[in-house]
Amino acid sequence: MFLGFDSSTQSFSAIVLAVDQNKIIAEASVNFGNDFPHYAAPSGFILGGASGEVHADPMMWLEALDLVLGKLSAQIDLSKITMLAGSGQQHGSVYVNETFDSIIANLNPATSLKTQLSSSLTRSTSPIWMDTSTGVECVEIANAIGGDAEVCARSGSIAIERFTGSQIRKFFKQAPAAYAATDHVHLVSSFIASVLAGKSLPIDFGDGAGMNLLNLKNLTWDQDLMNATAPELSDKLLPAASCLKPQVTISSYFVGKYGFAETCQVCPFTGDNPASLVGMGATTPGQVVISLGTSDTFFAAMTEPKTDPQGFGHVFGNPAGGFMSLICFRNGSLAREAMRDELGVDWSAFDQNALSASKSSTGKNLTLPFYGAEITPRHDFEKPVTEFSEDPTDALRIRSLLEGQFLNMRLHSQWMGIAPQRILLTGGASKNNGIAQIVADVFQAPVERLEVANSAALGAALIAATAAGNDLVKLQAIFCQPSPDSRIEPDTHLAANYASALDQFKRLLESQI
Ligand code: XUL
Repeated sequence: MFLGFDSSTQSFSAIVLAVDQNKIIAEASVNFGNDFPHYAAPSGFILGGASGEVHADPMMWLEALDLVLGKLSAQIDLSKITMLAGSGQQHGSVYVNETFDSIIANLNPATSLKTQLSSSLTRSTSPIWMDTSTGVECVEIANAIGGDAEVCARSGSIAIERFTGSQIRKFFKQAPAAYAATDHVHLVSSFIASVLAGKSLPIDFGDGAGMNLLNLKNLTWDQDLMNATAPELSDKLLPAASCLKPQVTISSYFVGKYGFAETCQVCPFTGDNPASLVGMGATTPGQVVISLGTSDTFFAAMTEPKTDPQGFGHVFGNPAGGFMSLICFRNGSLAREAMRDELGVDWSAFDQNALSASKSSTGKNLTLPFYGAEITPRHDFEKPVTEFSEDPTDALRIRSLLEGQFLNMRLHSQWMGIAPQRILLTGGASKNNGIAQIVADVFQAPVERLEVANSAALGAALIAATAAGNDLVKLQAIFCQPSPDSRIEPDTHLAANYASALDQFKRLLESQI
């Protein structure tokens, strides 16, 4: 059996595959807002950060790891798991002191991870991908390297606020003593993997590419980028490695507490988007995935690291080899939830409304779908900007918000030069038919959804199974099938409407930024 974890923005989940039975035999998850009210982080992050700061408490992720394993061990015998892997929300960083390695090597199963590890941080909270507070540091890094084009040529992305490099630099500038006391800078992914392994594990190439520190030509940390970021950074980063290379057996804490076998191996964890590429069965070029999560992402496998001339898109590592392109939109579920709450409807009514609004005026009602700062395009919006040609009913407002989200995605993915023949849709909101229909209509391509909604945790479990010697392509043919009734065809009568809507959307956007 193979176990995959996903530590995402709003929840922590796990999937166990029984490969000999071709099925998922256990699943468990924790929703930070609902299950852990004591962190006062209803969406998984700390509210009220100044100047675009968005942080989360790493102890919350460890408490979730304990709780999810408690739930899984009540369902199945965890001693049957031979290999585990995982994924984490990308870019977020965890700063640990010199006690971390000895604490994780000697964890006591009689008490919790959180109790034992809370003293091992040099920075009590972790900046996460939603943070937009490091604009100054991005300029400093780019200037030191010779401009954004050079940063992008080396690392696959221009210097980006949410990427780990600028966050590390800001920490070094604001708290130099705490930075100096930092033994390792981990990503969310490598932090959790290390706790499971009882030893600090490397950062995976796929996730490491989201740091503005990994040189994509040789997949090692780039000395110039490290120098531009913070002093002695090379001492604080473990070497980058592939998530398919198991590192060590699981720590005795998990053997004693949850019944894992001592021989169970741990792979380096990757990022949620690379894991999702695996879980969607999209690791070979030719397919596009849209993931509707806290952030919405648009991604595809690619052979060569092609970069976005406008600087919004990124190149990450593909766990199966090669690369993936990715564009991230910050106003994903958070914007859909904000409108749902504003109108006082539930998800089912939201979806019905999206379907019922008249399509006849498509392109004449526009919404820039941003309830707060956006990263694609980069701008501090405060609320959606609308241009309605008729009375905006609730149904029309919902439809227009969703159209705005996918027009923005279509506009900013043009650089990839992909005309999708099929879109694979995943993430919490993907099961809603109204939303899926609008994706199909805006992109004029059929949409399919897989049986398993949590593609990142599934992808992680598939990575574990592959690392143990199974064939990924064969596994994907079994576990990554579209669910039979999930295909939604585009309404081809709307092709011209959406082509002109795209121009109108671009005009409205340019008038605002
Ligand atoms: C990708 C990104 C987000 C996070 C959280 O660049 O910032 O998708 O990985 O899901």
